[in-house]
Amino acid sequence: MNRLQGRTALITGATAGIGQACARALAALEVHLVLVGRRAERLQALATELREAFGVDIYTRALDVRDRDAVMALPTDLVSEGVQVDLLVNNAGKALGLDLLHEGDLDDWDEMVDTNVKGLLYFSRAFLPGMVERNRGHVVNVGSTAGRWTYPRGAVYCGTKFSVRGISEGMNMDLAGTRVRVSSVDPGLVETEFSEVRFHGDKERAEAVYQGYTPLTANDIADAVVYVANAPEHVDIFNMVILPTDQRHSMIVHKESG
Ligand code: NDP
Ligand code: 8X3
Repeated sequence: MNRLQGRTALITGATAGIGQACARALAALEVHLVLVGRRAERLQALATELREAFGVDIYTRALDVRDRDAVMALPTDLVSEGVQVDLLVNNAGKALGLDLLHEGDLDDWDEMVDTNVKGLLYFSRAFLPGMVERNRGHVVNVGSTAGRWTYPRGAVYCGTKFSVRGISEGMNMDLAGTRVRVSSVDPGLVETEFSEVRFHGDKERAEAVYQGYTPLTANDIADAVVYVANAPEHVDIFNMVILPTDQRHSMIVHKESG
């Protein structure tokens, strides 16, 4: 049953990977979309594709989730176009580097914390008041198994995802008594542009992350986001952890080569 038809979803990080797959999956259910990311051309191309394929309304906003003023201005900007957001998918995020903590790059740290934690907070602060006022809405935060298990050289990225986990929990508690739901979808290894970003454009090193086993795809995670968002209104799937069958822990991945 499609309970999402005609609703409006805002997806951060819609220019690639999981966010892009969520956009395609939701548009296929006739959900209108607000697509957010920094790469304007990709947003435009996706908007054209989805309008033509599914006839849904698509709004694009090329912005950086770290830009607090731009994020906070977004609800009013969208309302002026007659758009109210029913579903917020806080997906934009990244890992940068795979370093020992005492050798970490401070710029990488700032960007991870500002994007993964503060960006998610800004969007939540911007769009939750409208949801609370309407007593309807859903926030889906894309966390990670990195928010459950830290791994060596990943302390800062994992720390941001532990934060997302804590924020999801607190957000859910603070919305008690409203009909606004909060869910977090926490994937393990998903083959996207994630590792290429992590390794600052080193494609060979990025590809190696996904070799020797079958990683998740962005579509697998989009399916989970749709499942969570499409649950009946009295059902809140608070947390969904999804791993490749070949992965049983951040550090336990069964690879053909051993
Ligand atoms: P991708 O690199 O493929 O996509 C990341 C998206 O985030 C892009 O659309 C990018 O758009 C956007 N983004 C990054 N920085 C910003 C910014 N400052 N402002 C706006 N948008 C931004 O990675 P994934 O799809 O894999 O990652 C999506 C989420 O899933 C992240 O939160 C990640 O931590 C999480 N995750 C990923 C896993 C994986 O193994 N791939 C596993 C578990 C969780 P643009 O560059 O155009 O701004
Ligand atoms: C992404 C999964 O294990 O590469 O969050 O950190 S992992």
